[in-house]
Amino acid sequence: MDQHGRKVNPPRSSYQNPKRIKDNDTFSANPKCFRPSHSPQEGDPAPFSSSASSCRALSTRRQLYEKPFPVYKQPVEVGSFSLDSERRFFNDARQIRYFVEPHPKPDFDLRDGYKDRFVKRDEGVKEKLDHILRWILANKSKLESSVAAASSSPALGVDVVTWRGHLTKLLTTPYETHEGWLLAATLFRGTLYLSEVETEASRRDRENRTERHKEMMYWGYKFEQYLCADDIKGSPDPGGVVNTNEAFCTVVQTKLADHKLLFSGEVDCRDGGPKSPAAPACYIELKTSAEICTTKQRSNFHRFKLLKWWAQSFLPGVPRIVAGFRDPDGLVVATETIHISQISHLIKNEYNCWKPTVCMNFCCEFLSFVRTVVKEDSPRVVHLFSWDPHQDVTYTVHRDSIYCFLPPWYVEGMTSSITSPH
Ligand code: 0WD
Ligand code: CA
Repeated sequence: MDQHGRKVNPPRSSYQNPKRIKDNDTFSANPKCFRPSHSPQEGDPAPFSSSASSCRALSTRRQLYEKPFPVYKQPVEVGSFSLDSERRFFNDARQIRYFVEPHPKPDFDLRDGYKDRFVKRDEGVKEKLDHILRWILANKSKLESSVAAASSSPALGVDVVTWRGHLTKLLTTPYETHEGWLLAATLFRGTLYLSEVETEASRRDRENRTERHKEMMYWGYKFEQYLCADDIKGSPDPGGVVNTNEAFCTVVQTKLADHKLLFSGEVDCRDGGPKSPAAPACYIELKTSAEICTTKQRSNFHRFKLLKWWAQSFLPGVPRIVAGFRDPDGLVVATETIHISQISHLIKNEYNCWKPTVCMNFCCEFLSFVRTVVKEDSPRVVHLFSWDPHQDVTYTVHRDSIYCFLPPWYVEGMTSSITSPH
C-alpha cells in the first residue's frame, strides 16, 4: 500500500500489506557463508538452513538479492521527540517546522550566514542511540501495554531498535563502492539494538574536511531555513541563525518481512495545509544538489543520489522530497518536488542502475544474519558487524568493551517496574 492506503504492485518499491504476500526467503546451506539462495523455495517452513548458526559472513553481491520485493509494512508513527538548540531532549514535537512553498524562480543564497549565523553541532560527541533510548523510556508503559495484549517475546514488542540513518546505510550497501561501515549490535530483553560506530576512515575524512566541503555542508541546512517556518502560519526567517543542534525526530514502527522495526529519523518539516495527511505522510524531506546541465550529470544523479534519497525517505514513509538545485556559488536556481513512489520510474532507463528490491532484501537478510549470530541477551555484549566495499559483512565479539552502548540508566530503567525520570 502507498502512503494513502492504496494498493500498489510489489516491484514498485512501495509498501505492502503483509497478509497478501508470502514470505518465502530461504538461505543456502553453506555453513560458512550466509547467502540468500537464487531461487527461493515456495513453502519452505524454515528461513535458515540448520547450519546457519555457524555462519561467519554475509555476502553483499547484488545479484543474490534480486528477488521479489520483501514485505515492508506501511510505517506508523508511534511518537516523536525534539532536540533543542543545546541538544537537550524533549519528549514532544516542539521543534517541528512547517513547509512554505518557494517561489518558482527562487534566488536563495545558500552561502549567506555561513560565517556569522551558524552554530554547528559538535560531531565529536557520539550520542549513539541515547535520544531514542530516552524516548523509549519516556514511553515505556505505552509501548509495553501494546505488547502485553500481543504477548510476544521481546519485552518492548519490537525486534530491532535503531536510527533510520543506519538502516539507510544497510539499504545502500550492495551499491556502495567507497565507504564501509561498522554497526554494533546488542541483544537486550529480546530486542536487538543497532548503533553505528565511526570507522577510522570516516573519522579521518571528518577531521580533514576542506573549507569548501565544510561550507557546502552548511548549504543543506541553509536551504531548510529558506523553506521552513516555526509556526503553522509563519514565514521562513532567512536572517536567523542556523543551529544544527536542533532537530525534530519521528519514531516509526514497521515490519520488514518478519523483523519488527522501531526506528527514529530526523524530519525536516511537515505540510501544514488543512488537507495534509497524518504523519508520516505529511512530512517533507528537503535536499540540495548541484544543478544538472548534462546528460551525464542527470545519469549520475539518478544512479547515485536518488538511491540515497529514496532509501532515506522510503524507510519512514516520507512521501516527497523538495530538492533545490544550486550553482557552484551556492545560488539555488530551481526547486523540484520528487515523489518517492515515482523514483523507480525515473531511474528505469538508466543502464546498470540500482534496484529497490536489492536494497530491501539485503537489509532484511542482514537483520536475519545478525539474529542468527547474536544469541546472548546482555547489555555487556556487543557483536561488531563490519563491512568494506567489495567484501563480505563479518563480525567480532566484545564483552565489557568500549563498544558497549546501552547506558546504565537505560538498562536500569528498562529492568525496573518504575518509569525512569530520563
Ligand atoms: O551517532 C551516529 N553515528 C549518528 C547519529 C549517525 C546518524 C545520525 N545520528 C543522529 C544525529 O544525532 C541526528 O540528529 O541521528 C539524527 C538523525 O538521524 P537519522 O534521521 O537517522 O539520520 P540521517 O537519515 O542520516 O540524516 C537525516 C538528517 C540529515 O539530513 P540530510 O538531508 O543531510 O540527509 O539528520 C541530520 C541531517 O540534517 N544529520 C545529522 N545532524 C546532526 N548530526 C547527523 C549528525 N551526525 N547526521 C545526520
Ligand atoms: Ca534534509
